[in-house]
Amino acid sequence: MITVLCGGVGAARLLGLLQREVSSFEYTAIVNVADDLVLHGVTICPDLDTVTYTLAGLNNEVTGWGLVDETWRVNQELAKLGGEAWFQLGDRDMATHLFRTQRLSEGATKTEVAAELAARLGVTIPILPASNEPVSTYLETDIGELSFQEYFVKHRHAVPVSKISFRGVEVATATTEVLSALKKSEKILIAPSNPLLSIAPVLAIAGITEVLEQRRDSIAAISPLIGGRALKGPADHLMTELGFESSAFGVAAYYGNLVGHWFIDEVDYAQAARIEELGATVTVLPTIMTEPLSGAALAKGIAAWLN
Ligand code: FO1
Repeated sequence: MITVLCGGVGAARLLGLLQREVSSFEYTAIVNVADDLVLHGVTICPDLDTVTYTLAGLNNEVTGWGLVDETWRVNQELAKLGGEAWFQLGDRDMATHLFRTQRLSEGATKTEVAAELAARLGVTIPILPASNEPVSTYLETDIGELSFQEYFVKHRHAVPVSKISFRGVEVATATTEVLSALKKSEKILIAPSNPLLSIAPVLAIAGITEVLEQRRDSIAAISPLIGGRALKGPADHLMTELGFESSAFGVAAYYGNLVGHWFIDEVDYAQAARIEELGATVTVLPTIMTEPLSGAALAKGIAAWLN
C-alpha cells in the first residue's frame, strides 16, 4: 500500500495518474482539511472534494474545482440578495456540502462522511481527512489577517503574506485511519501540492510528522515548482514572501530531512546536485501531468521508485 499526502488539484491529478498507470499498488490519500470552511451554515471541504471528484471523473476542468456540468442558480440568487457570493458554490456541488453538513450534524465524523461520499461517487481509493478536528489556515497579510479562502479566493492570493498559522492544530490529532495508513504503507508520496498551504497543515497535525520522521528512505515528493514557478496557485511567491527560495531546491530544503527521494522537473536538472547535498536522491523527469506524455514519464519514474 502507498499513501499519498494531498492538497487539492495537483494531488488529485497525481492520484488519478497513479491509479491509471501504476495500478499494481493500492493507494490511500491523506488530505488537507485546513482549507475547509463553514459558509451559509454548510461545511465545505475543498481539497477532500477536489480529490474525490477527480477520482470519480467528475471534476470541473474549467474552474479546477467543483463538479462538471455545473450550474450556478443558487449562487446567482445569493448575489442578488447581497449574500456571500464571492465563494462560488455550484448547484450540483451544493448537494455535497448539504449532505456533509447533515451527516456531521447527526454525529458522523469527517472521515465517515468522506468515505460515504467517495463510495457513492464510485471512488475506491480511501480518502482520509488528515484530522476529524477543525484546523484552519490563517494568513497575516499586508491588509490584515485573512482566513484561507478570503486570501485565496476573495483576494485571489495577490496580497503579500508575512505569516501562516493553522488554528486548532495544537489540539487536533491525526485519525486512527491516518496513522494506521502511514504505518502500514510500504512507501509514502508527498504530492506536488503547495508545501506551505496544503502539506504543512497536514504535517503539523500531532502524530503525522512523528511517523514520517522514522522512515525518510520510504518517502518521496514531487516538486510543485517547475523552473521556480507553480503551475497553479501562489506557492512560488509565497515561498519568496516567507523567506524560502522559490525553486525545487527551495522546496526540498523546506521539507529537509523528511523526504528521501525527489522527483524534479527536467527544466530543473541543474538543481539535482544541490538537492542531493541535502541527503536525498533525485530523479529528473518531465513532471507536468496535464500533458499525456509527461504524465506517462512521471508515472514510469514513480513506478520505478515504488518497485
Ligand atoms: N476557488 C476559487 O478560486 N473561487 C471559488 O469561488 C471557489 C469556490 C469553491 C467552492 C467549493 C470548493 O470545493 C472549492 C472552491 N474553490 C474556489 C477552490 C478552493 O478555493 C480551493 O481550496 C483552492 O483552490 C485551494 O485548493
